[in-house]
Amino acid sequence: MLNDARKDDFSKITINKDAAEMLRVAQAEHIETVWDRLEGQQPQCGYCQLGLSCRICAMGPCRVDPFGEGPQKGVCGANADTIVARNLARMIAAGSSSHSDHGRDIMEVLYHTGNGDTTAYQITDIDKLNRLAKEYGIGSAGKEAKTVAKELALAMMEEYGMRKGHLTMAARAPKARQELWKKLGITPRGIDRENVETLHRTHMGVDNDYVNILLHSLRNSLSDGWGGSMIATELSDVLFGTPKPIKSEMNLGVLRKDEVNIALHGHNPVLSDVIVRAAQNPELIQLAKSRGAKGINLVGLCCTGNELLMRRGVHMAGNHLMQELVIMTGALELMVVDYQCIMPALTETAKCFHTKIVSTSDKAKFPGATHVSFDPVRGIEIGEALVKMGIENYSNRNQARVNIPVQPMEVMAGFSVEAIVSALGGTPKPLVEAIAGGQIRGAVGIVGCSNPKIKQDYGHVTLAKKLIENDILVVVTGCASVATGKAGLMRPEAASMAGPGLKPICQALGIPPVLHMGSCVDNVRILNLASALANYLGVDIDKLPLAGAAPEWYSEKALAIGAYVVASGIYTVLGVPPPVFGSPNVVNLLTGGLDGVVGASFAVEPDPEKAAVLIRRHIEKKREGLSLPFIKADKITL
Ligand code: BF8
Ligand code: SF4
Repeated sequence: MLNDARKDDFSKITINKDAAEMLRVAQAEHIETVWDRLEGQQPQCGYCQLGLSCRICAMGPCRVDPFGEGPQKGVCGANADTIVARNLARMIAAGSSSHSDHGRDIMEVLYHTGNGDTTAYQITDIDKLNRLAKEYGIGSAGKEAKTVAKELALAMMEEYGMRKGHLTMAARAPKARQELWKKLGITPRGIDRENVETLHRTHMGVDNDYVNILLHSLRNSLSDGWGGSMIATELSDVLFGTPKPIKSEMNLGVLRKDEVNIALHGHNPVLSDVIVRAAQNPELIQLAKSRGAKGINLVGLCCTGNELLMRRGVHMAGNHLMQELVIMTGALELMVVDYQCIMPALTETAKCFHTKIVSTSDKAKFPGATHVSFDPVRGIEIGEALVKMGIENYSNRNQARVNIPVQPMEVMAGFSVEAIVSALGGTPKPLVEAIAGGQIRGAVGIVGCSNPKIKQDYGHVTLAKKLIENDILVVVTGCASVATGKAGLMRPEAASMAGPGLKPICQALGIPPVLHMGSCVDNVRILNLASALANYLGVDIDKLPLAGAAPEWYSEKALAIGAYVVASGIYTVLGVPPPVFGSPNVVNLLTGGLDGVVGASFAVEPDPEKAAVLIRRHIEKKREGLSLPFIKADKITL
């Protein structure tokens, strides 16, 4: 349990009332949480924090002494630079693989839908399907949508393992960027190829040059950003619809005391989308009523939640660190999980309540959970069976233990690139003009996770507030979006918190100053928006007044995103230090050297107020480069 210093003062752990109240429950009932386990791990290994430990082969494990007194080389002779670069490259490959394998699953569902193997899914956005088909050189004239879908899925499958050429959608980047990638030899090729090549290069005795390893790592991340993740997002739009502005609610207040509550957690919308439809089945609603509930209430968690919120308006219970706490409301009948960011601890937490945990992906089993293997061909049948399981568990709820601690916060989400451009009247011109005129200084993507090492949501919310006050438009994805949504920054009324330039623009358009662009794979929407702006202006992305930030990241996926964002020309500030500080050479490359290579680099700044200053300075520098009116850095009011 939390130590005495933290006990009863949950404001040190979270900025949210719902989390604080659930932490109080955990404390009172001796239920372990992620924060307890973090405390139990202290002190964490200093070698690992610096990236200086290696367990790649059985001559090791090895470590390099950061103080220069102990060994400076592993048994094989690898030095700090090689070891740190290899470790980082493997993290980026794991993150890229996670997103891209998610993309593969969506692509296979598109194939099955096109092939007529399943009736659970339809082609919802036919225009997007046809646009994508054209991009891939597939004609759609006179063809049924299903035929086009099947041909497109097959062409995309080919790209995963392709041995020659480059990814089709990398051609969306500005010409200058594509030329730069070519010159550097990092144009992304097949997604599986780049990931496998990273594992090969980082085997003992292959690539020992830290610069060469990290250049390939950028290429690997680009295969995710302009490949696997982009396929995941685009095909999810084709199947489930391209998001449009939509109202919804966030925080634990979205649970209902008198309804069957089912949480959908993970990342892939394929199963959760059929569950949304199953929950609307009148027979199942009737069944819930016959069990004494008023209805069936679906809520989202993490990125599955973001997918459903963006397209269906499904209410969002919380981000990453809320997954255990939602169970402690005592009001959750069922948590259906797919994959990624699902804590193995959940099954233990659930034992303290009546909540059932159901795993659904054969790639992600959880000891202690019920496993229902999801097969998209039987999508509807499985979706209905799961909803029924939730309903049957309602009678096991102890209403006396139910504690739904807050009222929900309203949010407006659904800002795909298409929705943003449509809100602007069908062209990026008004946004470009507002940036050129200085009403909007620039735009920043705040992305990534929650990490128990950082006060929950403090980094995201503080940074977002500081940026909008400074007339910087904020776009968000993943857990950052849930943090800012819970804090009220996704209500159109939050425009009043923006600076004098951004505020009237948001008010005129009726949009919030923080725009929810989706789940973590949907960071590619930010790439597409940046490309659209750069192409409109006829410049490369690195010339634009843009930045990225991941103030509370924890996941390898966040590192992959950071790498492809930087490799695409966008400066990115990390709030949690990555394990690279054991090699000054690697640090110098990532935080400065890359500027001369890809026109952008990383910074590490745990304090979100200082991160805001770094970002504002960067944006003014880029404005100056484009000869846009600028305010000197010393006049910045933060
Ligand atoms: O993909 S932001 S904690 S939930 S990794 Fe995970 Fe991080 Fe949340 Fe979504 Ni993304
Ligand atoms: Fe040690 Fe080299 Fe093996 Fe790594 S690869 S564990 S540094 S011997």
